[in-house]
Amino acid sequence: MELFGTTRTFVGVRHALIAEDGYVPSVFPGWEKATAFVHLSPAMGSRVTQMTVVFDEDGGKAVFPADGNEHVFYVENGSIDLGSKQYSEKDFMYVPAGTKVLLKGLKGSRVTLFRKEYQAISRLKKAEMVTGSARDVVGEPFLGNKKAILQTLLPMDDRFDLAVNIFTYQPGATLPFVETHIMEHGLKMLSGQGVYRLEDKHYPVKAGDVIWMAAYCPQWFVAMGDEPASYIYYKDVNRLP
Ligand code: UGY
Ligand code: MN
Repeated sequence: MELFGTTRTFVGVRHALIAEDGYVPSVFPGWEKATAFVHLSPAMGSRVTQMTVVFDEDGGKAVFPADGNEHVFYVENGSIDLGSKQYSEKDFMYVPAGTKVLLKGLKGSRVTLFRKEYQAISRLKKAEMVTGSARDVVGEPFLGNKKAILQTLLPMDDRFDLAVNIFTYQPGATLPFVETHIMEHGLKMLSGQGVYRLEDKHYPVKAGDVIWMAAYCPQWFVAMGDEPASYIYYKDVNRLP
């Protein structure tokens, strides 16, 4: 018998897991033929807003006003126009705060985005627009482990107050220890599966799942199954508490 009235989704005070079966769409002013699934937001205690935007088969548009928020977009599939440029699968774009964004998505394209209030430092110039492709970002073994590869998409530069990274684990590879840190994470599983430890609970996770880890949420991961597990995540960095 099919199970009903159940889900892997859990939303707590210091961490959350949002499974794809619980996604609910939102509609925003000025958007056309584009659906937002807002997974994380300040409404749950998170400092970051994380959403998946899916464009209709015949294309659509999503708009973000010029305000105090910076945005990082990652093209999960399809292609996107931003300004006069086109971006395709695995491309990413950092758009600084104070910039209006008009994203045009073609044919069922899907984008993950992180949106966060930018913390400027008065003596530094504002972070500038950065674009690139995860295909071109060389991965580094994490703490020497060649089976856990970390790609750092954004410049390591004091003007940036966030990092967005992609972590790829071979089956059986793990985070080497249970991390507990001041940085917050918003995370999306891009492929594969494994088990995520969040505080003192262990969750089976797979592609499509979104995770929120508040500051100081103890965290650990092991990749499992037949294929590598990969996730993209944000962390807030470079600012004195
Ligand atoms: O960058 C990080 O803190 C990373 N090691 N955390 C994680 O993957 N949960
Ligand atoms: Mn971490």
